[in-house]
Amino acid sequence: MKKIALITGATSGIGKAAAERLAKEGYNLIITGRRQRELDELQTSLQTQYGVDIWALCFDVRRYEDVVDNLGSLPERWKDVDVLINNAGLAVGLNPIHTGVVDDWERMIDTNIKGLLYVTRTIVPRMVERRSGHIVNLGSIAGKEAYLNGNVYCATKHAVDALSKGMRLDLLPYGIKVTQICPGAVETEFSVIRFKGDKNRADQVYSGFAPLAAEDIADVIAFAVTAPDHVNIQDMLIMPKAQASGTIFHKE
Ligand code: NDP
Ligand code: 8X3
Repeated sequence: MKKIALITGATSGIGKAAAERLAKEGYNLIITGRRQRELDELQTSLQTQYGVDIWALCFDVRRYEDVVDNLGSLPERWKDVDVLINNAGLAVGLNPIHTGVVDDWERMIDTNIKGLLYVTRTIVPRMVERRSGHIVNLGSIAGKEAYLNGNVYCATKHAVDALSKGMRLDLLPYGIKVTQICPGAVETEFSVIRFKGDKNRADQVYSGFAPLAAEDIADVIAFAVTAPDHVNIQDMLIMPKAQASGTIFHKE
């Protein structure tokens, strides 16, 4: 029987690349995000290309009731998720703390911490019942160090780091693996969203060096989730060759 992976934030970037990679590995997928059209296109393309089953759910991870309603609406044969990939997340703004925009802070905290918790709380009880499952959390280099003006985004990713460790401890008796994947700079929609649509500013982030592609991270996710059952990749930090820390780059 094919395994089931649920990927939050599959409409673009790392989540979309992970969906493509895991479909290629033969997983049936539950893909989620807020953009129905992107979900529909991905569903059709993966089903056609790889012959796997795809279930698409359009909801906002920040709304607990919507998370519960949508995941609760899954037909019985989709309810036992083998791999949960908590990927949906974002940075908004890059301001020093004293000029931070409170609404930006709320969006990051609500998505990156609370959204991840809501989805986890809804999916994991059945993993516990089955004494089997794998959670993959998208952390970041920003969860390993703080960088200038990154304050709240870095705090949310430090929270993901702590939650990954906490989940691993709590779920150990139930045979559930927890992996944290921490990328450096990956060229996706991430910076366009951080800079609120300013494409030029976003492009500058990735100029003068070769950033990671979403597919590079998808490969790492696939490596972690297809490891033998007794092997858990706990934590991986993946950087472009030209990046030494959150903000130190060697640019040509
Ligand atoms: P993208 O902006 O390309 O993708 C983000 C995904 O998250 C989209 O599919 C988006 O879907 C989804 N999402 C955002 N907010 C919500 C929400 N409220 N409810 C549901 N889905 C949501 O960025 P990346 O692929 O780069 O980011 C993926 C993860 O990787 C994030 O957690 C990010 O913090 C992390 N990361 C990214 C790095 C980078 O350099 N790019 C580096 C390190 C970590 P939709 O808009 O349809 O809702
Ligand atoms: C995204 C990468 O360096 O902008 O988490 O924090 S960074």
